[in-house]
Amino acid sequence: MKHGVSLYLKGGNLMKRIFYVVTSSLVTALFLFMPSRVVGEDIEIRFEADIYAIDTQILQPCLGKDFSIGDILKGTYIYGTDTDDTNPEDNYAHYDYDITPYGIQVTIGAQTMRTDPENVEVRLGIYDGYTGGSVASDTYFVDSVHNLPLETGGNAEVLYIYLYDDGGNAIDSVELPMTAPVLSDWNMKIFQAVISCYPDSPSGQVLAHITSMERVYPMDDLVDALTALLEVSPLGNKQSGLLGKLAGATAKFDRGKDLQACHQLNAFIRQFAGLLPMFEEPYEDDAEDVLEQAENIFDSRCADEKIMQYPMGE
Ligand SMILES: [Ca+2]
Ligand SMILES: [Ca+2]
Repeated sequence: MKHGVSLYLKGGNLMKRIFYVVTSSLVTALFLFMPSRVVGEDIEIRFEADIYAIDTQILQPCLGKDFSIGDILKGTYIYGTDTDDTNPEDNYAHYDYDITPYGIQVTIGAQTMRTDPENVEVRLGIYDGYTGGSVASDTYFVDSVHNLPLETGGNAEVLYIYLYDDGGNAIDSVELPMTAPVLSDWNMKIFQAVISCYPDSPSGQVLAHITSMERVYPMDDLVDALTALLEVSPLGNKQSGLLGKLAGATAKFDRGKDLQACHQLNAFIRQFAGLLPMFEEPYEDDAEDVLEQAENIFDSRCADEKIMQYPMGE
């Protein structure tokens, strides 16, 4: 039984994902029905990676001369939690996405590549070892195989994020995580792009070691909106603590302490709702927008927490 690195390999005209997986008959045909989630949430993960290999000759015409080994590439990917596992084995999960905004976006050299919103084929896969075998390795991957054309007319044939832990200690569940993978738990973390610069031209690849992954929260947008509002319409000493509460809630969400984060967000909403009458024209609308953003985040992230909710409007 083998379970090794699985990068995309070039073969003829077809890209094939090669998994060195031999499945034990003991674990086939075992269906596990995951508890369905009541509230779906879109999770955006930001990542950075150090380029360690490039097919330079093939890719310079579209990626430009200004990239080389050691450069950083940056990207994000988005998945939704309201998605069923389509893989019947209980320790493997495939979460498949066919609509926008789900997918991968990454900037490499002169090009930004992204999932084609009209033709989404994105998979997030999570493998938590084997139940019946001797190999306990864990795997987490995200790939996108239909991406928008490059400015040169070529194509990012595959965008692929691949984490692997041969010890099998990185994860102990195939449920969709609410947070970014913890990179130090994985002993292999690779980003791969397979790109052809022109229609029907040969494809080359970019390989990079992923160096950071973190969840991007709508909280960041909320903080930005409040900061902008307070710059133009200051509340004097009444604004003390507003940004602090949001910063505190953001940090707690980042650490997965959702209950504390929700309490803090709730406190912000109460305080800000009380201050709303102080925002006069032309800042009323922006202030109401800040409140609405905060309430939306609360509704989407705190529905399961046992919290006395902020007072709703009339
Ligand atoms: Ca499964
Ligand atoms: Ca495991």
